[in-house]
Amino acid sequence: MALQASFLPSALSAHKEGKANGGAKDSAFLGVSLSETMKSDFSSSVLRSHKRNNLSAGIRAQTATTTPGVKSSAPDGKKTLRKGNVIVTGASSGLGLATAKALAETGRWNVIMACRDFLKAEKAAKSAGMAKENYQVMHLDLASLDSVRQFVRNFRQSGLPLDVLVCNAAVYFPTAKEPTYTADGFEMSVGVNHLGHFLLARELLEDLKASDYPSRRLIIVGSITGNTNTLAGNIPPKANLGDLRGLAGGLNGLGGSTMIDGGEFDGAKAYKDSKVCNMLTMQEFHRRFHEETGVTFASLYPGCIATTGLFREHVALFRLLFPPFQKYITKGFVSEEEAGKRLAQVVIDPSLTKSGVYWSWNNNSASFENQLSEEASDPEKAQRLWQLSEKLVGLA
Ligand code: NDP
Ligand code: PMR
Repeated sequence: MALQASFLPSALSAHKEGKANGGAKDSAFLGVSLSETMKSDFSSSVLRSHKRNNLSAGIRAQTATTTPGVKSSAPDGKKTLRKGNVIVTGASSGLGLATAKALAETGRWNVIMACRDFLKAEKAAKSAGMAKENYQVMHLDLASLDSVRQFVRNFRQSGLPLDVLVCNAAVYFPTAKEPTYTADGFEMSVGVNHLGHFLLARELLEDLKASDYPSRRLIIVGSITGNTNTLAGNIPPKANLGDLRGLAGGLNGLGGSTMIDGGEFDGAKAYKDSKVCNMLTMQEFHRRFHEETGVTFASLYPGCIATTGLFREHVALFRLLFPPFQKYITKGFVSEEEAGKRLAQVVIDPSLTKSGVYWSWNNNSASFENQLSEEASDPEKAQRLWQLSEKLVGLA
């Protein structure tokens, strides 16, 4: 196993800012030295404005080279790209909120914040300073397949085209002794993080296909901790879907297991397994639909956003120590704001249109195509996962 092969300079391919990894001597998983980290913190405001310019340059480039999605309503007859419509699930906090904010701030995107708690999302958008004309909140509870179907109907009733879908929401129950269940009786972590999103993405693919926007994208947030080719992915309990026997049994604990691999319930493992499902699903979408539809399918690891609500169920000591541990020891820490900009890049950057890619960023915040673990890139597993998931969500 190559420990954190993903962070080795040799595994990098530069997409921005010339050389993807300025520090050729970066250790395999610790990234950069403390001084480099401080330098990159110091220069982050410069990077930010640089990236903003990139984003608008991207939009200009799209306008100049494509005809679909453009309107010629300007008085001088010049064609302009219409505002894009992007659905972000779980946009009421953490990465989802930061992404929604970054997209709204471009003034070129209408963000549909798909959230389980309507009021929380409205308040979050307001306190993030998002302008009313750049977002709307729509109710979506991924822990209920009925809610997913209702969300799709509501969205269609809005009459908006769909240009990008971001499957971001997630739950994590590291200390749970017993499983909890979705409305349909699936273990909660896989039910919300994978199955709810699987149904949502399958349904909304039709809408993405119908969009006339130049670059249509379906993004599913993955994670390093689901990838066992990394140090982080080797912290027990490790992700492992096994032969998917638990999933085949419905994950409901009635006569079968609540874990995908058929084992005993383990909340931390269930989360990591769900992230493997997310990354496999993105690749299966790519294999099945990219050529036919032209939609870009992508996943990503935005960095360790150690301050988000994801860790709300963890013990207090973990919540206290995890951010400094990631900041000063692993150097994997990234702020919510920076992570939001990274995900926003995957939504709009014209240099990130390649389909089937799992994106990551080095310590200079340059994106690169990362390598998935053997399991998270296994095409046979992806196909079996697809078929079983279809059955569980009522698509087959
Ligand atoms: P947060 O807990 O801050 O955000 C999760 C979001 O998902 C919240 O908005 C939450 O809503 C929402 N959500 C939870 N359950 C449901 C549901 N049933 N229906 C609809 N929405 C729901 O965590 P993060 O921002 O950290 O996580 C966002 C993504 O980033 C996840 O996919 C996670 O796996 C991924 N990620 C996070 C990393 C990190 O270090 N934090 C690292 C790598 C990946 P509510 O506000 O109502 O609770
Ligand atoms: Mg991990 C390069 C080293 C690295 C990185 C990038 C992460 C990311 N972690 C690393 C290393 C370690 N972690 C080490 C050496 C340890 C043992 C002390 C460690 C422990 C640890 C715990 C207990 N880490 C964790 C936990 C969690 O509960 C988090 C988790 O697994 O959530 C599923 C977590 C994480 N470490 C990360 C990231 C990104 C997470 C959380 C979120 C996620 O994957 O979505």
